[in-house]
Amino acid sequence: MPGAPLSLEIGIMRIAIALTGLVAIGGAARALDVSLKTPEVVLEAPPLTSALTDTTWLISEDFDTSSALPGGWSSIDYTDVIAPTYWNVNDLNTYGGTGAWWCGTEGDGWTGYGNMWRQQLDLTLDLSSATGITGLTYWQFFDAEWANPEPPDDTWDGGTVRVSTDGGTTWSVITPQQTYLYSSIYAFFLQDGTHDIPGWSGRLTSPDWEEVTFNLTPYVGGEVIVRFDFASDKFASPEDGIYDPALSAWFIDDVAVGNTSLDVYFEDDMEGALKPEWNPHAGPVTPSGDWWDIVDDSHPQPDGRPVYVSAPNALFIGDPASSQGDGTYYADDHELRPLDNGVELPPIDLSGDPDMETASIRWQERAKRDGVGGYQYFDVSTDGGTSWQEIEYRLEAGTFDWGEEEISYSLNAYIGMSDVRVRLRAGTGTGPEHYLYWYVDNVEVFYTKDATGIEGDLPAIGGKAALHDASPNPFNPRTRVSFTLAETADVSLRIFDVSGRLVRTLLDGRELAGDHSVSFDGRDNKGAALPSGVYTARLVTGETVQTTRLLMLK
Ligand SMILES: [Ca+2]
Ligand SMILES: [Ca+2]
Ligand SMILES: [Ca+2]
Repeated sequence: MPGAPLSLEIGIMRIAIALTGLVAIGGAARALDVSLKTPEVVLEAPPLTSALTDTTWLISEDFDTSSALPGGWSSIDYTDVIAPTYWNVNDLNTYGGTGAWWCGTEGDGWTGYGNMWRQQLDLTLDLSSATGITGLTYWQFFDAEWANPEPPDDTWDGGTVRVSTDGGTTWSVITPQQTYLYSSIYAFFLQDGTHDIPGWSGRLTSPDWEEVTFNLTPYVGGEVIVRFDFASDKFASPEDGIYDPALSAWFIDDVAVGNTSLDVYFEDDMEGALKPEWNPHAGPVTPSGDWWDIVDDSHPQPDGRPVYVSAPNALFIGDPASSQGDGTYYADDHELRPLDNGVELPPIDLSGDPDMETASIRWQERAKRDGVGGYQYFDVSTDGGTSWQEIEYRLEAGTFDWGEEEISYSLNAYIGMSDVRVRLRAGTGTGPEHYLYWYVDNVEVFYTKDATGIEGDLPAIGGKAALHDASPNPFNPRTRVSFTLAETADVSLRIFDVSGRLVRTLLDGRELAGDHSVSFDGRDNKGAALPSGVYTARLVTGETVQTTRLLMLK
């Protein structure tokens, strides 16, 4: 979809140049953006158009035609929704004899529970033949992070007991005769969005084990499921070592159900085979949701800078409702879960052209990362999205404006494959205050055909532009490539190695009439130093192609 230059806005571009005094000199001044919000802001992103005659675009997306994700694009939540089950019968800590239910595990150097746990132990009780005043009694040991979060919550991690009389469809918290120690557990609010779930937290000390009794008389005559429901938040558990590394969560032993006439309906000390009435399982994990979105400049704008390269839209992931007010996604925001969310591009067919020489993806972005837990990933799948290879993740802290980072990746390894999937993925981990935001615009997937022998194949030098010899030449590792334009033109200036492979794009966009000089630092598009050897600088303006040889000697 290259073409359609945005000619209507060229006048604005010229105003920008006049106000800043910026002339297109050097690599930094390429491709002035035409979607300026204020004249003095000059962006450096190349437009979608290119004059490179042997380049074919497979995807060229500026997100500007709709406020929804384009067709074939999808925002997908990769949050691990199938969590392990940790409730288990263990001899680690029992009320008597051997065996007790334990909501915990022995991890790498720690024993207890982890962050963002939701562990549920269900006990199905058939009370259809029960009579009279009926109760559940058991012994428990409890040890979980407690402190004072913001009201109405009064502890962080903890456990509560619920019942269901409709087979598990709906649940109600029931209160023991001994009453709960806390009135609102933050972890349940974090996971379910519900305050005022009471329960146990902290550590029982005197004695370590306590007896708990629930009145089940209201459920006599039917079936009831009793659920021991444990939840932890994102932070401070034995898993991350910030809390007691032996914080052991919840132990349950010597469970009995009976009535005041000493009829017994259920009994288990967990010393024999597991009774079928028990059902330990992980609770449902609430997905973080599909966070990638299309935004325009009504979106909160970090630092007041434009939210797109091409107007009016760009792709974005972040939380505009963040308390920071800059659109940053804060993983520690009390209403939000750790983020693991990707946008997948439409499938890419790299098998359709036998002359395909190089294949690439590039995009423009504006991003902010905390350098600790806010990650940007670029992944590729060659099995239809079943498994993904992490090509790169970027972690270093900073705020990166449009054009500050060269975002392009070679897809050469996938040439010949008919279904190549790529995704941009954002993650924030489980610790506190991890954050990022990420704007993406002008995503292009393209390939070039055989570029060897280019000098003989393409039209002779035209009159509109002149490419000059590089200086110095030979060079180590930096040189300058100069050219003169007779009129404003769409220009690309690229470096190819001796085998004809594209190694570096120096310019790709609209340049003004006059003399231009572009620095080449001997590095490829990913910033890696190139080896000594012969390179070709290739200037394309309109339909003319000119080349000049470069020799790097180290
Ligand atoms: Ca026992
Ligand atoms: Ca915690
Ligand atoms: Ca756009």
